[in-house]
Amino acid sequence: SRLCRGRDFQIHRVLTAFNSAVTGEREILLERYLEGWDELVKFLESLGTVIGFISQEVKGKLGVVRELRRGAPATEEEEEGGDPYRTLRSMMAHELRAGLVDFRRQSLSGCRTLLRLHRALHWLQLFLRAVGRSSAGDSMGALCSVAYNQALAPYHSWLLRQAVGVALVALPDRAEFFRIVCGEEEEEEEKGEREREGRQLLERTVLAITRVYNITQEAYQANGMLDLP
Ligand code: 1PW
Repeated sequence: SRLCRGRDFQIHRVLTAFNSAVTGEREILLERYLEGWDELVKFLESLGTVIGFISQEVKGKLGVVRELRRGAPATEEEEEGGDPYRTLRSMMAHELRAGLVDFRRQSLSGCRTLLRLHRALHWLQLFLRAVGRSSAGDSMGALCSVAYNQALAPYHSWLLRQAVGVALVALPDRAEFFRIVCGEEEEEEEKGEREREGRQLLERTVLAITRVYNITQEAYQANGMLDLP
């Protein structure tokens, strides 16, 4: 039922994780980044079972990065900084040095895996921004597919695009979305207040995601890694 679905998801956790993912030196802390995604996965799961394959895929990618993190002992030159997977830039430097990044064919690197998450984050960023600016009656599926076509579809095969298209038809309506984002309202008169609060929180979350997205994009660009297979 609606009461059970999405009860776990707390948008303020997304906000906190992505805000604290950025350091004063504009580094991205991978631990925080992955935590932000953990919470976004709960959000995806609260949207229904049809998009289950989407959250499964994201969980898989999060698992790959965490696995690489666990398995990577710091080399001597990295010793001082400790964990080579502490930040996005240290991961990039480490994997380049270790020859783990293949620019021509698919390889199992944190860089190519996180790039997929990064592109998906763009989708979420555009979608959540559109939800925040939407008005009553707007179709969430339509907003979501506009964002998908802009951010992620260019990287997907025709077959996958069809599957995503089908999944988006089953998205909950706008009222349900705001319930998921803002929590249940007990009293009818609290509804307007809840939506205002929800919009504000959504707006701040989108800003936090955008900042992380932009810094990540710069790092991939600087390393010529935006097209990693
Ligand atoms: C409802 C809100 C939508 C925002 C969701 C953001 C998550 C998007 C994930 C889409 C995944 C679709 C299925 C998997 C596709 C993979 O082939 C693809 N992965 C991604 C994340 O695009 C590419 O990964 P690969 O095959 O190169 O390892």
